[in-house]
Amino acid sequence: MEQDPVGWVSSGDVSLPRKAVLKLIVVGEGGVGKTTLIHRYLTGNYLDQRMTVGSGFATRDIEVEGVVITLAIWDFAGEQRFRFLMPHYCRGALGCILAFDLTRLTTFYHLDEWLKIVRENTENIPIILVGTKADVPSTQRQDGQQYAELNGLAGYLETSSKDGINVIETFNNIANLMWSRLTTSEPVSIGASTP
Ligand SMILES: Nc1nc2c(ncn2[C@@H]2O[C@H](COP(=O)(O)OP(=O)(O)O)[C@@H](O)[C@H]2O)c(=O)[nH]1
Ligand SMILES: [Mg+2]
Repeated sequence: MEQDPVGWVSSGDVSLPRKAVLKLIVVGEGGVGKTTLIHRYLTGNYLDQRMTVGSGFATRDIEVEGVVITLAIWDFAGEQRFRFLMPHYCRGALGCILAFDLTRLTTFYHLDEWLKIVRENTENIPIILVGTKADVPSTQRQDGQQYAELNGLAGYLETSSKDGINVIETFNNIANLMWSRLTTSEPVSIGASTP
């Protein structure tokens, strides 16, 4: 399997390992920092460049409850013109990171649209909300926690790919939720009673 140092593989030549491969999708408006977040998680480095174009996916092995699973992380290009690809993109996803930009209100207002698309094309998968670019001082912070609770999401974290805040936590959390969903088939959301 051809793989660059970041771990990107093209969809044409993927040979799936025997380990469980769990598909994770990352969605949200263009420019919120999806690619940068994934890159930070995979490499530990901050990717300081212009908005990225196109979509791809990368894999990373992660240990969940003593079991090593492979996270297949799909990075969607948030541009409006590619939205018709969302059903295809969502197919088989077991978890979702829904991202908005803490510094751009419009990205928060568009969360409903992304959530609708994800829910229409997946089967009650755990979704974690992230408010990105927490390193940027901002006066008008949106209440992601409240949005997550009102919409039955599995959690909310404010992240910074620049400072590395809550990046690993985001992926660990969603991987754990995906795994427990897969092994117990219980719905997961904030406030859901857990034994
Ligand atoms: N200050 C700051 N800028 C960020 C952060 N994450 C991403 N960016 C910047 O936001 C822009 C868009 O990021 P990108 O990952 O391409 O967004 P995407 O379209 O959602 O994939 C880029 O210029 C990034 O450098 C962050 O945590 N802090
Ligand atoms: Mg991108």
